[in-house]
Amino acid sequence: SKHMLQNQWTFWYFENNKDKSWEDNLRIVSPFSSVEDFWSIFNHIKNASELRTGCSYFVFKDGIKPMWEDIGNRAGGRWLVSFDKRHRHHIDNQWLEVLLCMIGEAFDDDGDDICGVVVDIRNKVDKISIWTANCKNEDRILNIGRTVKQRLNLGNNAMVYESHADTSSKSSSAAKHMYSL
Ligand code: M7G
Repeated sequence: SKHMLQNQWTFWYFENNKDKSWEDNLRIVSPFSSVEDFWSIFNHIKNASELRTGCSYFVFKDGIKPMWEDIGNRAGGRWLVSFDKRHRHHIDNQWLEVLLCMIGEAFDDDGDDICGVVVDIRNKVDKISIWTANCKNEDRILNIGRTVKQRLNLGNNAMVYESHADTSSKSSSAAKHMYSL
């Protein structure tokens, strides 16, 4: 029998096709709810570092669409970890570590606020982010951030938290950092 995860998740893929709207570029790879199904998806698809520039993977809790507008994300925000292109070779390990943290429920009760995780392959700076449900839940956000920081073995000032309201209304570099670790 399979080893069931505590939550059910969906793996999504985003391909940057300029002829389509952002939302239409978002596609479901597969839902999963067991350890075995997670590995069969993960081992079947390309590593994040092999994706073309502009592509992303999203893994979100069942019922939450990986976009700011979803009711589950609207009041929330993200922990953002940036990787300079020179460090692209780190991103596959770090992405897997974040995924295992999340589906393995490393955040305990604070995990109730977890919406999903994202990896973005971009021109200069790749990004891993952890989306949480409510940008005002400071204690939960900080606990989640500390766990991620420790599991990814990040140095000081490595992570910033910004609300989706802010990210979506400003150019990314101008978003206000509500918290940092
Ligand atoms: P990005 O891919 O998150 O980061 O956002 P990047 O700037 O490093 O590429 C790029 C653009 O995609 C945004 O400016 C939006 O136009 C669009 N976009 C990204 N997200 C996460 C959303 C979303 O959740 N909803 C909508 N409507 N557009 C989004």
